[in-house]
Amino acid sequence: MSTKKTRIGIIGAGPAGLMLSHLLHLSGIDNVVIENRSREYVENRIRAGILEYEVAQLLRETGLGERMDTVGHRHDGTNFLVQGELHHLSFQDLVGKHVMLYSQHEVVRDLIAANLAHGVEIIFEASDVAVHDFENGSPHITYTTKEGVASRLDCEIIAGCDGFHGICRPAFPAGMIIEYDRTYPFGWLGILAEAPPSKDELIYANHANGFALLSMRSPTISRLYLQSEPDEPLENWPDDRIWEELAVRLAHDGFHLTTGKIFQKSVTAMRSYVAEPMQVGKLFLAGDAAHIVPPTGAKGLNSAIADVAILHRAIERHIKQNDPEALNNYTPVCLKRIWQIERFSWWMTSMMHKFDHHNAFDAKMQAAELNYLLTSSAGQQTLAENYVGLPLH
Ligand code: FAS
Ligand code: PHB
Repeated sequence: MSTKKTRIGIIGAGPAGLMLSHLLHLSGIDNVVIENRSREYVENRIRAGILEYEVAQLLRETGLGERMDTVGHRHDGTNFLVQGELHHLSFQDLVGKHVMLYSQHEVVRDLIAANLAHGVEIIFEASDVAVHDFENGSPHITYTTKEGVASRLDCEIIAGCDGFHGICRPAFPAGMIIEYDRTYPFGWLGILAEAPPSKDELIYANHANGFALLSMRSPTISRLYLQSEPDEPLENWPDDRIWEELAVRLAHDGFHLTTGKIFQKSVTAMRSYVAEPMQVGKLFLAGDAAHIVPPTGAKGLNSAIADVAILHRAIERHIKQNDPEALNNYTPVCLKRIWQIERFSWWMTSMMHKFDHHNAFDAKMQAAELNYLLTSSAGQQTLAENYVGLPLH
C-alpha cells in the first residue's frame, strides 16, 4: 500500500472539487484531488452553461477570469416567452449585475490547468475509492491508481465533491441523513447544434406543447432544450422533428429559428433533492453530492461553487486561526442558501413547464403568475435577483 499525506483530501474533479482545491491552494493549504474518470472525460462532459454574477467574480478574483471573459459571453438580461409574448428581463437595469454564458466543461478545463500549474496533485482514473475513519480522528481515503497500485491518502479533512452518484454521501452512518426529494414528471431533451444562436440572450418558453429553452455556447454553436418524457427514447426525436417542435414552442413576432447539424443529443431527468446534514465528523459534502436542482434555474454548477466557497473559508479559519466554529456550522450556513436555490429552481420549473395533471384552471394560474411577475417591477426584481445569484457569503 503506497501512502501519501496531505491536509485536505478532495474526492471528485468536478466544479466543486476543483474550485475547492484552487481556493485552498491560494490559501497555502495542501490538498490532493482523487477522481475516478480520466482527465479527457471530465474536460469534455457537457453540462451547465450559465455562471451567476458572484461566481464569475470569484473566478476573476482568483485568477481564472481571462478565458471566461474572452471565450465566454456576458449576458445583461434574459427572455421569457409566455404563450407567444416575449418579455425581456434586464438584469443590469433591475439589479446592476450580469451573468456569464461560459460552459461548465470550460470552467473545469481552466480549473484543472490552474491546479496542475500550481503543482496541486489530481489523481485521475482512481478506482475503488473509499473513505475511512472520518468520525474518529484519522480520516483517510483508499483507492487504486490506474497503474493498479493500492493506495492510501491520510488527511485532516475529507471533502466529498463526488456528485450525486458518488461514494461520500452513502458513507454517512445509516439513518443519519434526512432526504428531501421531488422528481418531476418530465425531462429535458437537450441538443448541441452547429447553428449560430437565433437570439443574443436566452429564451425560456412556456408553451401549450411544453417548455423550451434557447441557449448557446458560441457564435456558431447553439444549445437548445425541449420538455420531454423523463425517459424519452432518442429515436423518437429525429433531427427534423426536434427543429419543427422548437420552432413551434419558440415562435413569436420577428423571430426566426436558425437550424443546423445536431451533433449531441441527450435527455436529462428533472429532480430537486437535498440531503441534511452535509457533514459528519471530518467528512464534508459539497455540490451535487448533497443537493440537486432541476436545471431550469441554471443553479446546479453555481451552488456547487457556492458550497466550496463557504467550506474553503471554514477550513481556512480552522487551520489558520484554530477556530472550528465555521466548520461546525457548515451545514446550516450552506443550507440557508441552498433552500433558496431549491425554491427558485422548483418555482422556475413549476411555472415554465406543462404538467399533464394540470386542468384549465391550473394553466390559467401559471400564466397569470408569470404575467404578473414579468410585468410588475417588483416581480421582475425578484426574478432578476434570484437569477443572477444570491451572495456567496
Ligand atoms: P459533478 O457531478 O460535476 O462532479 C463530481 C465528480 O466526482 C465527477 O467528476 C465524477 O466523475 C467524480 N466521482 C464520482 N464518483 C466518484 C468516486 N467514487 N471516486 C472519485 N471520483 C468520483 N446545471 C445547470 O445549471 N445547467 C445545466 O444545463 C445543467 N445540465 C446538467 C446536465 C446533466 C446531465 C447533469 C448531471 C447536471 C447538469 N447540471 C446543470 C447540473 C450540474 O451543473 C451540476 O450541478 C454540477 O456538475 C455539480 O458539480 P459537482 O458537485 O462538482 O458534481
Ligand atoms: C445551458 O446553457 O445549458 C443552460 C442555460 C440555462 C439553464 C439551463 C441550461 O437554465
